[in-house]
Amino acid sequence: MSSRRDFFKMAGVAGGAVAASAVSRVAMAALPEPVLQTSADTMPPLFPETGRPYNPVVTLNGWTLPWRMNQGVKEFHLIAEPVVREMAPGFKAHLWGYNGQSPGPTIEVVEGDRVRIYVTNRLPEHTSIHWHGQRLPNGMDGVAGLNQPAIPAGKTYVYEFVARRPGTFMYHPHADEMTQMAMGMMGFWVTHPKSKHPLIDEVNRDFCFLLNAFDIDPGSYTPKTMTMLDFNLWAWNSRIFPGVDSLNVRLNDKVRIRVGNLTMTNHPIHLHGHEFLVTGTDGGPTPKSTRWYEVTTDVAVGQMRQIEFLADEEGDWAFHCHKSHHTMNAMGHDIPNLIGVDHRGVAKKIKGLLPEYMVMGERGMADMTEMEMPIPDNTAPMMTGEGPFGSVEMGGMFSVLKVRKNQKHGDYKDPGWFKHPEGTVAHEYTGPLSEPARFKAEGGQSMPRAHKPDKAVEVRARKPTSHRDH
Ligand SMILES: [Cu+2]
Repeated sequence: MSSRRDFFKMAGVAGGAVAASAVSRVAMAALPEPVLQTSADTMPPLFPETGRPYNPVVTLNGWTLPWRMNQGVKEFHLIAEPVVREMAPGFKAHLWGYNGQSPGPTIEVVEGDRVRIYVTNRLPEHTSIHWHGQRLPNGMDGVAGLNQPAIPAGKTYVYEFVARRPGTFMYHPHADEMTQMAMGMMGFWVTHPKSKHPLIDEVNRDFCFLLNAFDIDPGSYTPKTMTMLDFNLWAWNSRIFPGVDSLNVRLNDKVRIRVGNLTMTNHPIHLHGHEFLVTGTDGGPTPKSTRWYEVTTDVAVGQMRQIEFLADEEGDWAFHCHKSHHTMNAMGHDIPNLIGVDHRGVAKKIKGLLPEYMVMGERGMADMTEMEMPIPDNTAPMMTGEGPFGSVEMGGMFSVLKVRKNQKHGDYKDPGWFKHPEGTVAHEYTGPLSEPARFKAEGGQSMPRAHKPDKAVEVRARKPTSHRDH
């Protein structure tokens, strides 16, 4: 749909940013001009103008790296560098990435392509790139110290190999890996099949994104890189909800979504309203006999999964990681559970001393989205996202699949909220209510307790009344 020139215009791409102090201009002229991205928006697909044709992917809050054909070789130029990534509106992080963003640009090639990738290191320390999942000569595999010397700060290295098998891949450093991945260095790679493939269906929309995680204290900008498990920002392509763009498709589109996991835990990725097949893994397309319909697929650490489905239900469908902590933004984990605790008396006393004091969590955590709590600058709210019916109360790894009858072919723009047909939205019941009949027995009697407690345990729960008591 859009020409390459349109792409550059829409992408806000600052072309020709060749300003390496350590790399001379003359030397750089022999390299493909590095293309930098200044926006965190989802860019339209980059249709190939040179090389073999293919149906491009759309990277969620990302973009595809343009290339240059040089005597039959597809040449790319990656710049490893510090970047400022807007992770959500109002929240920017100081990360490391490639070509202006974290994650780096998606690289798209075709099975059988000869690929040459220049990697210029503008980080303060050495790096390397491992082409996760690829068949390639051992010396191109990118493990610093094992397959190659690390790329020193200020130097440019060249990788060259043939994209031998079609599928879904990733790239990331294999030098000071813990630090560099915790800082956001990673990217997606798609190798398209060169011709009709018996196990790779043609689809109308093909999305991809990486799962990544950061530990950034509220009010600060730079991730803590030593964290192993207790990350506080669970991201899709270094974006957290409500910063994650929606996936906008036309009714009855065949949709493929490719996901790669470069966090340190697994993520059960769950789609509402549709059933999907897992059509590909790290090893390539799955045999048809191994595919079954499901609505959640677990993506383990270091794995890739591609799911496919027919988008045949109109509406705004939630699409998220099913670990509920992963759909929250930065919060303290040491908050006690106060659900049902009556602390009105205490609160009143404290309010006398601190007029702005609010009790958190007495009725669940939902109040916390409504409270106008002061939060530090440069901090995303813990759970938020204004939907058509109020707060979605989500953060982190959450997005929306928008299926629309009138979404045009090739149009990825957000169509706005779904207009539900009359009478199809859950609504309040206002008729008479009868008291619930409760089961009278005292629990299982097949094995009576030997010693009964002297006093029956009393549980008092505060239940909501028709009026909110604040
Ligand atoms: Cu998760």
